Amino acid sequence: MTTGVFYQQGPQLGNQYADDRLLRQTLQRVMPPDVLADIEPDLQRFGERVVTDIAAFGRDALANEPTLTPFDPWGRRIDEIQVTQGWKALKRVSAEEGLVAIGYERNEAEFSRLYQFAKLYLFNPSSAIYTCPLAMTDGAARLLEVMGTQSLKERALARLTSRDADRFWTSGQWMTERSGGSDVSGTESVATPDGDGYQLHGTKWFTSATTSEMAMTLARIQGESSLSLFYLETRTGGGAYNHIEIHRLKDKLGTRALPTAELSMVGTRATLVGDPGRGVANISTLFNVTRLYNAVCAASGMRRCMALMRDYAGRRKVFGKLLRDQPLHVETLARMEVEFQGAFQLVFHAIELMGKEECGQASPDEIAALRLLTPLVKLYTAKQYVAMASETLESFGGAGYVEDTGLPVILRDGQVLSIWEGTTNVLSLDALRAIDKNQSLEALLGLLESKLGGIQARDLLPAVKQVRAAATILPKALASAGSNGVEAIQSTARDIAYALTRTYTAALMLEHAQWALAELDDDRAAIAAKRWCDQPLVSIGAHDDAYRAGSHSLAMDS
Ligand code: MFK
Repeated sequence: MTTGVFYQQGPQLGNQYADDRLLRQTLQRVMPPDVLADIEPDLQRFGERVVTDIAAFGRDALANEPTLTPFDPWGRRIDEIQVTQGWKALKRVSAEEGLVAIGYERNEAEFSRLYQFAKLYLFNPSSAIYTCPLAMTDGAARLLEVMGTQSLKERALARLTSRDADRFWTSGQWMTERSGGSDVSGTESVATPDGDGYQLHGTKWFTSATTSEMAMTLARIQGESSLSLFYLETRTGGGAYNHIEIHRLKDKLGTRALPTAELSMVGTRATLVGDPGRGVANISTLFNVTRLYNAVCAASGMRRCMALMRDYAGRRKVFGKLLRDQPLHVETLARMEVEFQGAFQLVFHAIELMGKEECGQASPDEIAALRLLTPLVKLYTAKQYVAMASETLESFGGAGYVEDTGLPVILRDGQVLSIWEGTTNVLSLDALRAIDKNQSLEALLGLLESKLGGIQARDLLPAVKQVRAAATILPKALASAGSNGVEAIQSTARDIAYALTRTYTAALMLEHAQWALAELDDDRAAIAAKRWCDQPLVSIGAHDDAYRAGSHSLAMDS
C-alpha cells in the first residue's frame, strides 16, 4: 500500500454555453433556426468568456470592495465612491457585449429578449452581481422608451442602450426611504418646481449602483397627494454631484462588490416623467423588468450550483467511492436539477412573453398572463435559489464554509434575491392584485391548457392528468379562500402564489419534455417533468376567522 499526502482538487468550469444542455435545447425549441444560427456563435464565444476574463473581473470586484471617501484632505466634502478595476471592467464588458443593448436593437425581433437574457444568464454568476446595475439600467431604458420625452430618449435612453463603453450609462432606482422599501407610499421626498424642472429634497435609504450616471426616483410634488416619478442625473455637466450628499455605504450581508449607499437629495435638479401623481404606477414599468432580472439571476445561480456540484462529484472520493457513485448524493443532486429545470423553464417563458409584448406580437391573454407571471416568477425562483445555494454549500462539506473556495458568496449573494425588488409576501399580494384587476388567472390557465393540449407522448399523459386536476382546483380554491374576506385571502397569498407557479411550471416542463422526446429522443426533461408533477402542486387552506386567530396566537405568542 502506497502512502502520500492527499490534496483535494476543486471544481472546474468549462464553456458555460456548450455545457448547458437545457439552455441550448430550449433556445432550439423556441427560436426559428435562422435566429439561432445568427446568435449561437456569440453565445458559444461568450460561454467561454464568462469563465475566463469576466470571471477574473468578478473575483477582483469581490476581493476589493467599494469605499466611500467623504472628505478631501483639506476638509471639502467630496463623497467619492471608489470601485475596483474589475467592477469598472464589468461595465465596459456589459456595454461591448450589448447586455442591455440587444434588447433594444431588436435585431432578432421578438426573440431579442431571449438572446439578451441568455447572455445575462451566462454572465450573472461570474459578474459579482453586476447584473444589479444592468437590471436597473434596463428597467430605466424601458421606462424611458415607453414614457420618456424625445429629449430624454435622445439624451438618456441612447446612453443606457449604447454598446460604446465610453458612452454607456447605468441607472439607479431610488425608491426606498427610511419609511419603507415595500410600502413606498410613506415616501417623504418632496419636489419643488424649478424653471422647467424640479428640485428634489429628501433621503433615500437604499440606492444601489450609486456610481451610476442617472437614477429614476419618487417624490411628492407639493400640493399632490400621490407620488410622482422623476429622472435625475447624479452629476452636473462640470462633474460635481447634482446636489447629492452620500452618507455611507451599506454594510450588506452579500453583494459586497456593489456600492449601495444612503444619500440625501439637497436640491437635486430633476425632470418629471409621466403624469404627476402616477409615480408608483409609472415606476412599475421599471420594476417589472428588474423583477425578471432577479429571476434570471436565480435560475443562472442554480445552474452554476449544478455545474460546480456535478464536476466535484467526479473528483471527490469518500468511503471508497466518488460522490457521483454515492446513491444519496446522486439523489440530492437529482432533486436540485428538477428544481433548476423548473426555474429555468419558468424564467425563459416569461422572457419569451416579454419579448413578444415589446414587439407587439403578444396576444391579450399573453399580456395578462405576463402581468401575473412577473411576481410569481420572481418570488418563486428567488426562494428556491436561497434553499439551493444552502444545499450547494453543504454538498461541499467544510469546503463550502470556507471563503477562499468561492462557495460561501453563493449563499450570501443569493439571499438578496428574495428581498430586493419585492419580498415574497409583497409579491404574493401583488399576484392577488393582478388576479383581481387584470383577469390574469383566466389568461394564465388558458395558456396552460394550450400547452397541455400539445402533449402526446404516452409516457407523459399521466402527468398531464395531474396538472389538469391541479388547474381545475385552482379557481375553486381561490374562490373558497376569498369567501372568508380580504384578510383571509391575504393570509393564503403565498400558498396561492406557490400553487399557481408550481402548476404552470409543470405545464412548461411537460411542453419541453414532449419536444425533447419527439425531436431529440432525449428523455431527461421527461424524467424531470414527471418528478415535478409528482409533488403536491396545489395546497391552499381556507383560512377562516378561527384559523387566523390560531395563527395570531402562534405567531405572536398571544
Ligand atoms: C441586488 C442588490 C441589492 C442590494 C440591496 C438591496 C436591499 C433591498 C432594498 C430595497 O428596499 S428593495 C425594495 C424595492 N421595492 C419594491 O420592489 C416595491 C415593493 N412594493 C410593491 O411592489 C408594492 O406592491 C407597491 C409599492 C407597488 C404598492 O404600492 P401602493 O402605493 O399600495 O400601490 P397600488 O395602489 O397598489 O398601485 C398603484 C398603481 O400601480 C396601480 O395602478 P392604478 O393606479 O392604475 O390602479 C397598480 O395597478 C400599479 N401597480 C402596482 N404594482 C404594479 C402595478 N402595475 C403593474 N405592475 C405592477 N407590479
